[in-house]
Amino acid sequence: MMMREGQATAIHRQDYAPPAYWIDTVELTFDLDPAKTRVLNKMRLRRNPQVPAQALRLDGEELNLARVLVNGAGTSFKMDGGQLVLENLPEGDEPFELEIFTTCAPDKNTQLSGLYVSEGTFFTQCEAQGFRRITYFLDRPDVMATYSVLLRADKAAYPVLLSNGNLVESGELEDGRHFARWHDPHRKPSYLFALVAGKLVAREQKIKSRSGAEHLLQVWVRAGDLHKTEHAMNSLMASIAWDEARFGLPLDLERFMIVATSDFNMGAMENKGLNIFNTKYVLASPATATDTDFAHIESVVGHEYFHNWTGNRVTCRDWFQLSLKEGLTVFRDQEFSMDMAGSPSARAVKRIEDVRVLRTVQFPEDAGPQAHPVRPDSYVEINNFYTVTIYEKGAEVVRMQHNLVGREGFARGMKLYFERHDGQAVTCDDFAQAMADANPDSELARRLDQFKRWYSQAGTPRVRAEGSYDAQSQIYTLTLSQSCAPTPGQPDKQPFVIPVALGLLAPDGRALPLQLEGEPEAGATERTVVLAEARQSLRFVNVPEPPVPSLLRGFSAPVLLECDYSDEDLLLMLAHDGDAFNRWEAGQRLMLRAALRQLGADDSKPAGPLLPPALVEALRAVLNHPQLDPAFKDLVLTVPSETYIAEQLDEVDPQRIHALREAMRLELATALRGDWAAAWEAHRDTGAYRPDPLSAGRRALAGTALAMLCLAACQEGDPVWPGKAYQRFKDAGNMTDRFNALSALVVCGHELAQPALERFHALFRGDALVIDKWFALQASAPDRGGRALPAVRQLMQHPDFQLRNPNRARSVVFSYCNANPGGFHRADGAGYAFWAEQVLALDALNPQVAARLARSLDRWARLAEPYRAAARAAIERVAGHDGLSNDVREVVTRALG
Ligand code: 0A1
Ligand code: ZN
Repeated sequence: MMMREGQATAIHRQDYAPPAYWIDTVELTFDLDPAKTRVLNKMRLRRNPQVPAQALRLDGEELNLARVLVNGAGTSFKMDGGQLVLENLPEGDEPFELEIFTTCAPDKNTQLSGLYVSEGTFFTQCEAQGFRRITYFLDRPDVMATYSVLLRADKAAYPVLLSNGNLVESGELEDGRHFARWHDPHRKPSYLFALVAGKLVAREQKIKSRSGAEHLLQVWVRAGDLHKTEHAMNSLMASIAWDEARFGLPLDLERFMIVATSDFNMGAMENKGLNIFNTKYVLASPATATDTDFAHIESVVGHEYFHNWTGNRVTCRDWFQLSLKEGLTVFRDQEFSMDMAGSPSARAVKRIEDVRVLRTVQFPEDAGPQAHPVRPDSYVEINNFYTVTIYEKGAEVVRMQHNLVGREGFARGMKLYFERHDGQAVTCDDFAQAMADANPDSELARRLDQFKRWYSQAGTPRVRAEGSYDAQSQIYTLTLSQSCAPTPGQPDKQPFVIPVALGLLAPDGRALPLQLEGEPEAGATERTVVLAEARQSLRFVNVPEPPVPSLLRGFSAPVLLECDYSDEDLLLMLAHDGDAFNRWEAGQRLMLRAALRQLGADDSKPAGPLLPPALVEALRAVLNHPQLDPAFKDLVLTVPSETYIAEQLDEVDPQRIHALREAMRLELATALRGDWAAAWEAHRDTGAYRPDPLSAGRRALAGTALAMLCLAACQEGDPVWPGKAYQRFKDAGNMTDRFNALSALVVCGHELAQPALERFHALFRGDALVIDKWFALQASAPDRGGRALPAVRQLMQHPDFQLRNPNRARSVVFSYCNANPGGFHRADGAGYAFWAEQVLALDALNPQVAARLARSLDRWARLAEPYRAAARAAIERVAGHDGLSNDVREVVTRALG
């Protein structure tokens, strides 16, 4: 059993106090051994003159302390709640030297925080508070020091020794050991420290930046994986070029390294000069990775690289400011992916995909028991606050600032931010202030205090729009109002500053020039208005016909928009809106409306078709459209997810929603059968594999077409399309096409699915990332009368399954609990009982991963009976368990409210 510290209490943002000591330099010496690694930590410290004299309290966790020396001599110390407390330190402002000698056991570290071993290689993960599991330290982001690191290890077992910064020396030692000495010239907080030691090989690339400086780029992987690193390296080079071109931010290191590990709690980590990545976001070849994998690699490599400025050069004062680096860096990686995608249509596709994530994951978070502001006020376990609110909503908050000051203004704001804060640990307020100060005439500067409510108030605002047209005066009045539901601890909300990008469409779909009352002449056909009051009216003049308002274009603010559109209005937007986002949105609204209509009906069996004929025809027109981008078509023809439908309801019957969505998909499959067949034929061949958005979009549409055709065929017992899918599965020249074909067979439940799955496993046995896909596909496969859960239990008996590897746990357990609503929400509660069992099993190994799984039942209180009672019982079972980690305890306590 793992050791648990006592029950942790909440930490509050308002309690922030600067550290009592500064650490200027750190010299670390590691004698690496999986069972017992020795760590000598020699620091130069000094008292912070701004803080009253007090004891030095160093954080530590699961360390064995051997010795403490102050200026070379032994000293007294005491332990207090895991902290090492030194009271008899030299008086005065002079720096002093502190030496701490500890040992730790990396091979017992299943939490993957601190120093751990994965497949025989040492890795570290220090964000947020892993450094204290390596040595005693002031483990907080506002303490920034210069690090020198000496690594010593057996040379045969650990031929490669890496740490942050530059390699200054390396050589042989006695007994087959060797050493490497690294020095990082940049001051950094402890959470950015990293070391790697093991058998690895690197793809290398030398580049020259604009200033003429030379840099060495390396991507380190296990020997057999080198051929899968080309895309990651290309993505890294593109990221470096992009940050320099778009923001004038150069690479500030001689050497930049990425290392891949198959045991990692998250996606990747931005350690200074030594990024450590989950293999999932590094390794790709056409034969083993899908288009989605390629796109994720580009964006995660970009994300970690962009942190070098937004996170590392300027870091967070405390963890409440996490979104300062994460929201901004997600915004930057989203912009990078859009700029890389190129065409306006490919940009829109990326925007729609990002908004889909926001709405299906972040909106529920913001409406549930774990809702918290982008800058939280308190937490128990910081690792639980790496949330979609901090990341994705945080990025939307940055995007709104971008929209309010414009592209150039935003670049000016970034410049000022770095001029003011380079080398500092700062707050979200500092960022917004720099943006506003660099753009004094902007709406952001005018309303800065009010704008900052986006950082302090949780919850998704609801915007209501009502229009009225007066034919006589040719005036169109648009009234916008806003409200925001209470969230935990925040019963009342003040109005937000909401940028609303809008246009008006004439009944024939033309975009009307916009002229507000009082303006001398008509302007452009799109503009952004700012809703800052609870209710505001806009009067558009010279409007010749009753218009359809196209609101919140490009999803200009993270809000729920309500507008009483008629079906005809939405069909008009779907056919003609000049804003691709709203064109897609119109289709989604129509499908959602059809779903809600049926869910509101007493009878669960629909009398007629679920999708109105006019909608089917409109979707057909999109599918057959000669100009539209295939990726965009694919998004339009995707029925809103079950989670998104559920979010619209006060009481959720997940089985009913599941059955309804499946029925809608089947209708779409059958009604458009000929069109799907044509789409398949037109898009099935994409030539030699390239992961660019255009060819990826063609493959995506072909994949959906094949899935739809199999769905319709299986329903009717027609063997032709499943046969074609099997053929495609066998012959495919890349993983995207192969996996789409396999998935089509599994989803429609055809008997060819089983031989295909077996063949797939045999083909890719030993390739962990591909086997993860194999597991995930089966764990999320349709329930078919209660078969999903037994299938999942059986998968967990498979020799390739192991709970302690986070990717594998995610591929089976998380896929079932989070991506298989029809299989998970069982009336007998067995899905929830399984969830409780797995949360507890995982918690004994890895609390961070367990706490993420614990979030699957966040929205239990909205479930209809019998689901609600069963879910509550399962959460209570977890909550009542002895020895729960703080991570899981915090999640289930909040869930039970
Ligand atoms: N900062 C990383 C994500 C990350 C966060 C926490 C971790 O361990 C608790 C690991 C990685 C990023 O944003 O990419
Ligand atoms: Zn990040």
